[in-house]
Amino acid sequence: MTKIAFVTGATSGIGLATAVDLAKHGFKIIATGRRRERLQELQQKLGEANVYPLVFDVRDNVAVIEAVATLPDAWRKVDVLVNNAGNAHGLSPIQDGSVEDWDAMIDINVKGLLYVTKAVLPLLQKQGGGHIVNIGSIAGKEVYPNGNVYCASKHAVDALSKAMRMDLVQFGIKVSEVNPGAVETEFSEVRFKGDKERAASVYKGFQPLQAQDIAELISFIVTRPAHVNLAEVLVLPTAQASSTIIVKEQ
Ligand code: NDP
Ligand code: 8X3
Repeated sequence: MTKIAFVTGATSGIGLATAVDLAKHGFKIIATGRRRERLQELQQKLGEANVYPLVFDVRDNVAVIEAVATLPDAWRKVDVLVNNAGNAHGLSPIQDGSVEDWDAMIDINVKGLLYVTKAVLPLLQKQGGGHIVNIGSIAGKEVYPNGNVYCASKHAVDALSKAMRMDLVQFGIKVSEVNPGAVETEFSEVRFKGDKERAASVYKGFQPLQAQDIAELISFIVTRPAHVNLAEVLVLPTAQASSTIIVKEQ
């Protein structure tokens, strides 16, 4: 039977590539994000019958609950939840940090992930199993200068992934965490508030990961046999050894 994957942040980067790659593996996709046009483009690309677009902001718990409640019966048998929506806002030392940026990162990366999980979990439980894949980060494993609140939000994702695995094992629900290093997406453009030049400089002088690299990993994780849970993966560009050590050509 066709499986259904609920992918947050499917309008760009890792989430978009994951939606496309999972569709290649035969999944139908509930694709979510705030940018409706991009979800519609994805639906056109993969076929109307294969994509169900859901537009909501993960920061708004009521909107999350209402969006999930609108899913028609045929789309309620969710097998996989990819908690991918997230971003960084700013890169400043703690003394200069903006409270708005801190709120955004905590509200999106931590509370948003919790809201979506709480709304979708009953659908997985009804199926008698399922798989949650949380997108953490190398920033959830170590901190780096000026990364403060983004790193804290991803450390929270790391803690929540471990905690969810413990709480949900009794329901036969797998919980996996994928922790990428530098991936070339819209991530840095968002972090630097639309400064494309500064964003591009993050990925200059080495070969960063591409969204497709992470998408293929997620597809691999969710297509393992029922008794196998690939619980945690740290995936880095070859040129990267840690958050602060990236070998770049001059
Ligand atoms: P992108 O900026 O390309 O994608 C972010 C996605 O998240 C978009 O689809 C965006 O959709 C969605 N999103 C952001 N805010 C909200 C919101 N408030 N409500 C709903 N959806 C939202 O970045 P990436 O693909 O790189 O990021 C995906 C995940 O990967 C994030 O969790 C990020 O922290 C993580 N990550 C990224 C790394 C990298 O180097 N790029 C490395 C490690 C982890 P929309 O704007 O349409 O709402
Ligand atoms: C994104 C990777 O190193 O910019 O999570 O924090 S990093």
